[in-house]
Amino acid sequence: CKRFNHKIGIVGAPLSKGQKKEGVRKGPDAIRNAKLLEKLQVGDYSNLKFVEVLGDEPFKSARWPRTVGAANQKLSQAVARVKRDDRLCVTLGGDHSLAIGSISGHAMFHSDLCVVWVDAHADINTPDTSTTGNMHGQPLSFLINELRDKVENVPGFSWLAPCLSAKDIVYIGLRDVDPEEKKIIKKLGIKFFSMTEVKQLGIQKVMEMTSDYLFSRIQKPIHLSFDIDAFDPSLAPATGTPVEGGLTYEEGICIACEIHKTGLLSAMDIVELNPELGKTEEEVTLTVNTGLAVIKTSLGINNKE
Ligand code: B3U
Ligand code: MN
Ligand code: MN
Repeated sequence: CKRFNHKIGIVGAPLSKGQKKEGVRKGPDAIRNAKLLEKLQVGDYSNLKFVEVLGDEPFKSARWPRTVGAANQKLSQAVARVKRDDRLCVTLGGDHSLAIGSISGHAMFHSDLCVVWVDAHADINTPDTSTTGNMHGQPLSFLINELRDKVENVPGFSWLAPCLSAKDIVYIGLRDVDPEEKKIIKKLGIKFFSMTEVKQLGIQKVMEMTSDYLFSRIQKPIHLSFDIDAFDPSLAPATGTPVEGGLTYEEGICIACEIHKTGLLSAMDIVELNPELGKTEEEVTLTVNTGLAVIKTSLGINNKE
């Protein structure tokens, strides 16, 4: 077994200021309450406490930059600690801006990591290109070396240095990408499998091509950043920006399973679960169970256990 880690560490990151819907901060506890920790050999690093910075004026379009920056600095230290303890790190979100802290913290330990970004959205806007001002639509631009000069002097982020090269990223599940984001992806040549490709090629082939692409020269530790809105809204309705035409349950689980089988998973995020946005209790439970199934499968734990 070429498993990277045997032990697991869980960090709750109740970050919500990367967008405008408060309830996403309750995501970590919703997953915890579904007994994620039972039967698992996990170290619980608890939920981080994030503070709102007062007078946090926007930087260009980016809203709450100091609040989001300080939270991510804390998260990056927590993730680095979990990796130092030789554990596979599972970060429970929270909105997707937390990937800035989670991936940068992971990169402190594994500077050669690669990223599989599963999402309906590309989350690669810069503070200049974003039309919403939501920082959960921008995390990759803060992390990618090639975009360094596009994301300069953002208040709250002086601690951060880009740590990811564009060639070490694969997107899966895209179906709502802004025109400016498309330009960035094209210019940097970032590998992607949108929903169109998933349907055309089949998810098994997509996963084969993903690992051929990422590991063509050398095997690297994987950071799986899984946005629950990659799933079809029929499977994950309790999320802030659902988009029709997403992954089926089997496709999402196949991604997690193939990632597990590489033996290279080193850290993962599960983000954008917002228990306040379910129209009924059933919708919330359904979304939690979908997220839980992704986590368990990625870790190689039988979903029926
Ligand atoms: N691209 C848009 C929409 C969006 C991104 N991520 C989510 N929504 N969840 C933006 O806000 O940058
Ligand atoms: Mn996202
Ligand atoms: Mn998304």
